[in-house]
Amino acid sequence: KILTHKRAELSLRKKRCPQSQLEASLHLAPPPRPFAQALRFPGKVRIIAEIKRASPRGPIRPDADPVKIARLYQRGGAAAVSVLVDERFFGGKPAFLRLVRWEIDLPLLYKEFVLDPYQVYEARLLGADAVLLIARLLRTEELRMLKELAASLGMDSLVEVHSRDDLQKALAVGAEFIGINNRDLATFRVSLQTTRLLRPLIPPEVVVVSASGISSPLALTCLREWKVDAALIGEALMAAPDPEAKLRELVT
Ligand code: IGP
Repeated sequence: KILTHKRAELSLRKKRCPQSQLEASLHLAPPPRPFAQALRFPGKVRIIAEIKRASPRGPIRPDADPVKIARLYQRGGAAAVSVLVDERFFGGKPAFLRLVRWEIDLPLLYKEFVLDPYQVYEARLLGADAVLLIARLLRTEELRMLKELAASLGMDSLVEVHSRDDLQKALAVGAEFIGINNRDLATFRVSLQTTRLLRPLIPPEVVVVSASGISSPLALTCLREWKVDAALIGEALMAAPDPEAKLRELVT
């Protein structure tokens, strides 16, 4: 369902602003900065804080000002920020990323269902330092092509996996930055066990992120034991009355 919608949305947006125009404007984008390497800190689990106003299950903090949230995240000790740009299911907007890029210094992840080179160019133009590529949604060759395009623009690709099959794809394209999604995109169920099971199958030189359903210091203690470099946290921060205070509870 998300894919059908995303393809339709993309073809509309390409008509309004052709890819050639995006490519021609790339020199105006703020320079890309290292993302994955900013998360490497042996013995610590760094936090990628996500700006997420809603999820497919409903609103979380629908009126949140992305710029204000970004400031709270930076003050609270986040190592990087993930900005949801999907509007239909996550209440985001591409413009949020550009606004946040002006406001804070942390590296930024373009969080979107990336299916097409168009979105990779857009991410860079908005000022993203990394893009999300979801292994399940892409064929191996598409994954490789999008990852290479992102790299050619100076961005890291966070390749998201939820199963052994996904992981095989990620490793086949030489992913050096992998996100284990604890949430099953088909059922929305979350379990940290996904990270526990997949982490040992990833080579040590890869920067590893655990994503979804992380909300307690105890969860972060597990992730540290499992040698995960970073935790990507959205809802637990956005739903907290004071996102900065919640983040401080989790930052190590
Ligand atoms: C954040 P949570 O449970 O902390 O809000 O999860 C993040 O992992 C989640 O937003 C996410 C996501 C995605 C969103 C993971 N993969 C792909 C959109 C698309």
